[in-house]
Amino acid sequence: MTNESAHPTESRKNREGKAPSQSAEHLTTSQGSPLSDTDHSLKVGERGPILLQDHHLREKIMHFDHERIPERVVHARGAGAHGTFTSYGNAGDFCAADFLKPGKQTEVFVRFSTVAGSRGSMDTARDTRGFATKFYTDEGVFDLVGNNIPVFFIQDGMKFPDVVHAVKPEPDREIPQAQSAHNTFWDFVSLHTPAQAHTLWNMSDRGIPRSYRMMEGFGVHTFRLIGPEGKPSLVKFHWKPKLGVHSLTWEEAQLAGGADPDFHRRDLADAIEAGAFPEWELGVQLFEDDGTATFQGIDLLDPTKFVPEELAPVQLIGKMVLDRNPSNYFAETEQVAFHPGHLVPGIDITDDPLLQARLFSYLDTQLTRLGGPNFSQIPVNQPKNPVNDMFRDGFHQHNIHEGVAPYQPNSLDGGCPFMADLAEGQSFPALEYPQETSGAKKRSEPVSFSDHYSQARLFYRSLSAQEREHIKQAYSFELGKCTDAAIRERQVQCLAEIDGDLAASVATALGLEAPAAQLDVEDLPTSSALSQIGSSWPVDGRQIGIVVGLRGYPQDRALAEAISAKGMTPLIVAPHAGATDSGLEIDRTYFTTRSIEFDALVLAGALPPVGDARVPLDTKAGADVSDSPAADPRVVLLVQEAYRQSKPILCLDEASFGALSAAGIAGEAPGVELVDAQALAGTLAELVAAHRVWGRFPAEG
Ligand code: HDE
Repeated sequence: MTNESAHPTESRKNREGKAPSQSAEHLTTSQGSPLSDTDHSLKVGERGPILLQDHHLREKIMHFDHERIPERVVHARGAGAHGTFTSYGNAGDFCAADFLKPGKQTEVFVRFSTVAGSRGSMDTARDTRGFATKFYTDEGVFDLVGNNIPVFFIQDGMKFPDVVHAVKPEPDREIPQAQSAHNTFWDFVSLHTPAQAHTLWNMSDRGIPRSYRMMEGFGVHTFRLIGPEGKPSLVKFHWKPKLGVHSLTWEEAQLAGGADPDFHRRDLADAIEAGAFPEWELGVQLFEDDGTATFQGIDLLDPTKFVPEELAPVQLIGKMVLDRNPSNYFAETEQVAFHPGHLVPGIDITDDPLLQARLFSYLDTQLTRLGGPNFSQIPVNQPKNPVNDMFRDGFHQHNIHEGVAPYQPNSLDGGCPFMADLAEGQSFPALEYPQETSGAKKRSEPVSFSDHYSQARLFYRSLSAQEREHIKQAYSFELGKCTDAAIRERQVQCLAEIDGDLAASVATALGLEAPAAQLDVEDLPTSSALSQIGSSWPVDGRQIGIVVGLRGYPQDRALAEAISAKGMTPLIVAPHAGATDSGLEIDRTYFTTRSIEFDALVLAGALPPVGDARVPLDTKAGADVSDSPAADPRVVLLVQEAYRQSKPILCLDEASFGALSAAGIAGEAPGVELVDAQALAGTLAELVAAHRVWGRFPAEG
C-alpha cells in the first residue's frame, strides 16, 4: 500500500519537515510562483514557435540538463543503507573514542560498491568491493573507508592512477566495462608484482560476493588508536557479517550481469524492506605501537599484507545493523562523501604510504564531484553533532553565518569559538607518539615491501579444494581473454611463484608449458579463518523458489509460511502471474525467473510444459527440447542451473522427479532430496545454512 502521507499531493499540514523544494501543496517554479500547466510550452498560436519568455520551460530544461554530476573515478557503482552501531563497551582500555563507550548507539550510513565499473555497470562483476561506513558520532564524523579484501594492489599512493588506468576499460574503444579480464589489467599486475596478492583474492570467490550482506569488511591499512591515558596502539579494523562470507559461482555472476545487473543493490534493499536487517560486528586486531610497526615479521605499514587471525585474534567491539533504505538514491548514496581522514579523537592514522596519499585524495575528488568545498553541508554528509568550523562562503554555501570575526584569535566575536579542550566539560585524549620520525628525503621503499608472494601463497593454500578450483578457473577465464601471449606467460610465471599446481592448471588451460618457480618464496603457516567453507550460518533473507504447476500446489500457502517462519523468503514460481488456487500471490513466472534468484529450489508436483512454452523456439529452454518433454523447458533450465550452482533441490512428491530426470539429474545426487511437506522448511534451513551443497562436485586435491 502506498504511504499516503509521503505522497507529493498531500496537504500542507502533512508536508512539514519536507525538503524546501517539496513544501508547497501545488506545483510552482523554483522561485515559488504557482504553475497551472507543465505540459505545454508557451507558443505563438497552437502551431507557432516557442517564445523565449517561457521561463518555466527554460528553468525546467536548464535544471534537467544539469541533473548529472561526475561519477566517482573509482567505486562509481554502489548501494547504500542507514543503520545504527552499538558499542559493546569493551574498547575503553585502548581507544578513547566516545562512540565506543559502553552501550553507546551511533547512527551510520554505509555505501557498498564495486571499483572498476561505471555507475550503470553490473553489480556482479569480478572485482573488489568497497565497504565504506560513516559513523555520525557525538565527537564528529568517523569514516571507515574499507574494502571486502584485507590487502590492496599497491603499496604507495603514487601507483593508484596506474592500477586504475590498467583495470578500467581500454582507452581506445572503451571496453570492456567493469571487467579485469583484458590485456591492460594483466599487463600491469604481472609487471607490478606487489599487486599479485590482491589479484589472487579477486580471482578467489571473494571477487564475486553472493550479497553485500555476506561480505567481510576490512580497514586494510593499520590505524592507530589512542587510549584514555594517551597510550597508542596499532590496529586493523574488521567487519564480520552475521550471515557469514559467501559468494556466487562464476556462472551466477555472469548470468546476473545480464538478467539482473542490479543483483546486489536489489538484494540489500529487499532484505532491509523484508526486515532481514543485515548485521556486522566490528572487530579489531591490536598490535603494540613499539615504534617498529611490525608484528611477527609482518610489516604493518605495507597495505599488501594482512595479519592472519590465528596470529592476532579479532576482538569484537560493537555491532552494526542496517535497517533503513535511503529514500533518495542521488541525495544520499550518490552524494555521500567519505574520507579516511574523517577521524574522531581516539583514532588516528599511521605512516602507511598508501593511507597517507588517500588523505590527500578524497577531499580533492569531492571538489570536482560535489562542486565545491561545502559538501559537508549536504544532509547525508552533515555531522549530527554541533559544528563550528569558521569556514565561510564558497559555492553552494547554505549557511547564513553570523558575527564579524571568522578568524582566530579574535576579540570582536568574544574570542569565539574556543578551542575544544578549553571548553567546559570536554576532555580529549592527548596524542603521544613514542617514536620520532627522521630521515633523508627520498623516493624509495623499505626492504620489507619487497616480498610480494609469501602471503599470496598463504592465502591460496589456506583454502579448501573447491575454493582453489574456483581460483584456477578464474585465472583461466581472465587470462583466456587476454590476447597478448607475453602477458599470459608473464602472469603464469607469477602464479608459479604462488603455487606450482595453480600455475600448472592455468598453463594447461592456456596451452602453455607449466613454468618452474624462480623465487625462493617463504612457506608461511596457513590460516583456516580464510576459507569460506565448512561451517553453517543463519539463513535470514535467503530466497527459496517454490516451483508450482498451473494451479499451484495443494499446500503451497502452508509451505511458504513455514519457510518464512525460518527467516527465509519464499518466492512462488508459476507458469503465469496472478495467484495460485490457494490465493497465494505468484512472485515469478517461468518466463521471468532465473536460477540466480534462488538459494534453493522446491519442486512442487508435476511441472509439465504449459501452453506458452514453445519448446523448440524458447530461448530460455537451452535444455532437452524433445517434442514432448516431461517438464516445462524453462523449469528444466532452472533446475539444471540450480544443480550446477550446487543449490539444494527438494522434491515434494514423486511427480516432481519428472523435472529432475528431464534435466538429466539423478534423484540421489547430493543435495537433491524427496521430502514431505512437514519436514521441508527444516531440511531447507539445514542445507541453505551451509550456503551450497559442497559435496556435489568434489574438487581434487
Ligand atoms: Fe579509494 N577513492 N583511493 N581506496 N575508495 C575513492 O573517493 C583513492 C583506496 C575506497 O562509497 C574516491 O569519494 C586513492 C584503498 C572506497 O563513496 C577517490 C587511493 C581503499 C571508496 C579515491 C585509494 C579504498 C573509495 C572516489 C590510493 C581500501 C568508495 C570517490 C592512495 C582501504 C567510497 C571518492 C564511497 C573512493 C582515491 C586507495 C577504498 C578517487 C588515490 C586502499 C570504499 O578519491
